[in-house]
Amino acid sequence: MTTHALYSPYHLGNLTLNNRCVMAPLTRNRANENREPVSMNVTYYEQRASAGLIIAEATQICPEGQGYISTPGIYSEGQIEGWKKITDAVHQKNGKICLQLWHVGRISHSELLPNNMPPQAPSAIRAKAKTFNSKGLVDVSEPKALEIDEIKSLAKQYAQATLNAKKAGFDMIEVHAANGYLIDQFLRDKTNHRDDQYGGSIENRARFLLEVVDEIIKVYPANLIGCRISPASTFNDIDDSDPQNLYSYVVTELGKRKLAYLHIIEGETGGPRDANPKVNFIELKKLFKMHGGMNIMTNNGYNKAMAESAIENNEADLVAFGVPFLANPDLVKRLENNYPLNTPNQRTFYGGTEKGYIDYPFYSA
Ligand code: 8OZ
Repeated sequence: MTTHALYSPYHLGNLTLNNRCVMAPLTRNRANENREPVSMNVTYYEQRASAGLIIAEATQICPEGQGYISTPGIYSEGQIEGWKKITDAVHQKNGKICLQLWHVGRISHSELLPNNMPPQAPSAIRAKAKTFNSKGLVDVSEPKALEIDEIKSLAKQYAQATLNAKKAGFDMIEVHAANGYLIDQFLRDKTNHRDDQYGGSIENRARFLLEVVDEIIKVYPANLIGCRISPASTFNDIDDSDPQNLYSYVVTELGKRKLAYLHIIEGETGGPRDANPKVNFIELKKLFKMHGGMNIMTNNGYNKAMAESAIENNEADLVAFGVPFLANPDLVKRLENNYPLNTPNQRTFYGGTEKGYIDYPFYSA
């Protein structure tokens, strides 16, 4: 029997992945009080090194970009050192690992931010959304609209975070432009009410994302950069009146920059795949590649049959699995061999101890 392409090596940029099963970025809230990775984080990622590519959890590019308790950063020396232990452990196991660069924008609480500042956003519109801080689940704070010089400075901070990620030993970086966080808040017209060059038209709303990518490309190869979008998702109180046209422009421009991959969440993040019939994902994927983009990574509720079929039918080059990887460190082997999967425990997803984090068993007959 020949091995299915999903479980066979694949060239992504100038990297060779052991297979096309990607571990999706998963927020787990287990960094220390300095927002540095700790030893249980090393074990967690090392256990999952048989993924073709691990995309490590969303990681703040700066203190102002934090939105939840105990999420890691990539702006201090201690954080870089903490991440280095993780990338070393994954490489030791012959795996590859990418860092997802994150700024939450308005999805934050002042308690989590420097000097209790208000969260940063394109416009001063408070999200009907929750976050978790030291008091548990709380409403997010009222944000303050960013000034133009602050926006320019943030784009440069993404480039600095990329250099930090490189120093920490990551193989690639992914720009988080999904799920209602800062970049997504600029993209969509429900959250972006600006009347300057960063708001109004689709070109203006996409300007921040493209400036971020262009700043990164100045210091890092495009074929090691991915970008994650969620065109149909309303997670974190986000929406757009014309998503197909907005994202057609976005993926065309990302394609022109010859990025390594476009990572698309199909449907509602962690929810129904057919959430918004106004979005045609096949069309968006085609546009990205037609303009020079290299690979399509697909995500949201994929099982073995769906993933194999997506590869066979050329609907994707790579498939990202979230919750299945959380609960199954050896997911690739289990999928390939039809072994049963462990059951994920929702209660230990966000925060806590080693329980429900590094104690999911490997398969044994
Ligand atoms: C769940 C809880 C907190 C953050 C995302 C980074 O949706 C997240 C996230 C998910 O991209």
